[in-house]
Amino acid sequence: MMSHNSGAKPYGAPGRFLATASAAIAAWTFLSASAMAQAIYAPRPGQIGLPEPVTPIAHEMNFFHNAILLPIITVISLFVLALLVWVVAKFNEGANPTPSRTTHHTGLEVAWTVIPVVILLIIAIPSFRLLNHQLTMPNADMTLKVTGNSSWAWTWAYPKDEGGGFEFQARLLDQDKLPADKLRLLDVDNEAVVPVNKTIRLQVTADVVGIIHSFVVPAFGVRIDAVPGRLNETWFKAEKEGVYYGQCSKLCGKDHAFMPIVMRVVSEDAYKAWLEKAKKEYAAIDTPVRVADARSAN
Ligand SMILES: [Cu+2]
Repeated sequence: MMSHNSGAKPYGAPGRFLATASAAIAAWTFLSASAMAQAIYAPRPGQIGLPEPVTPIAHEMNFFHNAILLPIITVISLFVLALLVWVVAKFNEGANPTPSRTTHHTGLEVAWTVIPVVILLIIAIPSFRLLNHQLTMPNADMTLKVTGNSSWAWTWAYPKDEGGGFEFQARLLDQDKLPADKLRLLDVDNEAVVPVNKTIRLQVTADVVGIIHSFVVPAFGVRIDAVPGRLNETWFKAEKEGVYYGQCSKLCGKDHAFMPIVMRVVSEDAYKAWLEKAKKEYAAIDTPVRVADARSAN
């Protein structure tokens, strides 16, 4: 996976600490150590391909990419390469001193029009099916609202009628005082917690100041814009417990690179316990939000 020590850099201090070991072992050791509580599904140095999928949509995306797009593009690339090699070898000035003056070949022209169309059709069918699955809301077990805000943080809101009734901001940790078990530029102060194997309706928007963000969690196959004044909706159903990372993927301003997304998927019991704790913890934050809402309604 990795063959150089700089590969461990994104993990900060632990990477430096283990610099004498091979970087692959260093990163693995670190990931395992921090995974004692729960598995960490973060980008890794030297990673190739899509992240491990953990939702039905992400599975479908991986299938579409790995089983359809990748073979097609590989065959096309090899075919074009073979044509180029053939042309260079067979039709150079030395090998072919008197070139043919043929300018049309009906059969060939029909073929190079029809074959690409057929290839596009083969791609279009699973592509539209995937898009349809992404945008068709199943019956959700719970709703989560996330707002990309103009101070380059995400605000998570848990609806009251589903046991929540609070909201909180998730901010990037202070990178100068980053704890050893935290990921550089990825870990936040307040993680969003969701239950495993539950269909979650995700409503995404941005605050009224007017900055467009994009909410992306690759392992969930979730990518949706956060637009002021518009409530976008998508869904996910995480099949595996763990901590999943994403980032804002719209060039939104000066701190675009510093507004990661962290979602912790836990068992239903652990989620209920967290909900009780969070209700008390974020109550203080909840109150001024209500006051602000009431004032803006006047
Ligand atoms: Cu952003």
